[in-house]
Amino acid sequence: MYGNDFGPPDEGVDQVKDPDRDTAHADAAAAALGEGLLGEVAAAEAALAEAAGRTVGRAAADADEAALQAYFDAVIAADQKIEPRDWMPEKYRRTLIRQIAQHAHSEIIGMQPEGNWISRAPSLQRKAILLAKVQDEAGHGLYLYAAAETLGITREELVEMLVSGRQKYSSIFNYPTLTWADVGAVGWLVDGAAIVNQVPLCRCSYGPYARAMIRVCKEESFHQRQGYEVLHVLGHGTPGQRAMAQDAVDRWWYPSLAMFGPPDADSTHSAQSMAWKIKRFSNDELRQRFVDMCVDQARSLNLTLPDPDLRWNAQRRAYDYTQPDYDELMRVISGDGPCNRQRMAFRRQAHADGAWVREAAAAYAAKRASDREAVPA
Ligand code: FAQ
Repeated sequence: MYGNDFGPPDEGVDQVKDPDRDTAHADAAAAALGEGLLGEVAAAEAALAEAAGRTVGRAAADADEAALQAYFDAVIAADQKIEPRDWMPEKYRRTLIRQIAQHAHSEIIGMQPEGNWISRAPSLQRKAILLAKVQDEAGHGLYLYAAAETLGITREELVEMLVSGRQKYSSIFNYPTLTWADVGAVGWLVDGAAIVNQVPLCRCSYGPYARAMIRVCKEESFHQRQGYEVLHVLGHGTPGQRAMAQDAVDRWWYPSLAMFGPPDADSTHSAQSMAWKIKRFSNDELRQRFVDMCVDQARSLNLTLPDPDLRWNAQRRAYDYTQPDYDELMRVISGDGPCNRQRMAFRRQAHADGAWVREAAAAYAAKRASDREAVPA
């Protein structure tokens, strides 16, 4: 049984009133893996391949802006993909750069909280798994920077916007990882929230972002499972281990809920991003989906979610839950979280320390190019 194998909860289930739901439900849900989040990624991948074989015609090379806009609108309406060569409204391009860059920066800064535990993992096997996971995050950053570059911005500009503080990264990475159990909580909750947010992005209207997301989600699913497994061992371990796991979940639950962004009423970009099919669901819809997914999983982990008001709402067929502190989210986003300064200082230092590697790589690439030119035809 794995961390993201659960279907929607049964009606009438209540975290507080029905703590003894047996594991049969979880096992049955595990069998339905293909219909879960990974199933959605596979379906999005198939839809991408299928969409590549269809076209809605092409705008003439000398088309005026109105005709280009009409073509763009038709591509979006037909669920086709906008590709880098296509005309696109400037605001669409800028919105994508903002979101993809913020996402890429999050993957890179997101290496720090868990990287902190690589040297202190409790066994060689745990160390190897965590190392691979943190390396994957670097890879995700690279896919995403490459996707952003297709929009006409350079990697250097993107990195400069991160280190100068002009672009954001996810609020969640400004919280500290205090114990080994935090590695489990980050994997289960942070990667879990990331997948719930990113699976719909596999159907984003911009082709390079959608394709990057398919690969990222498959890997993110492994990340969530490793976190779930770390917590499962601790949650069923000694009383001290269980307490450590519970403490980690208590600290990471609300910041994970805040990852989905401000409530819909305060979300500045959602309406336009959904009209452009960049976002497919609102912040609150995805947050709800995440809560519903976690309740059963917490029970299987032998842990509780730190929300006394978590209740199954039979009418809505979803859990009622306590919202995260959005004032805290805004404070963290604006630079005043527990670790913002430390994360940025570390990234700037790593960037400065890596200058010689970038120079050497550029010199090597230039030499290879001039060697190729020197070869007689
Ligand atoms: N943190 O109008 P909205 C990961 C900003 S990857 C910081 O609702 P939007 C993998 C937002 O930018 C995690 N800022 O914005 C991993 C906007 O500011 P602006 C990252 C936030 O874009 C795991 C303003 O608030 N994932 O975890 C946050 O429509 C473990 C108004 O908000 C992505 O980036 C926040 N939480 O919706 C790695 C996914 N929320 O630019 C390592 C892609 C909002 O106007 C270890 N991004 N803001 O100044 C998205 O899906 C969207 O951008 C949202 C925000 C949903 C995050």
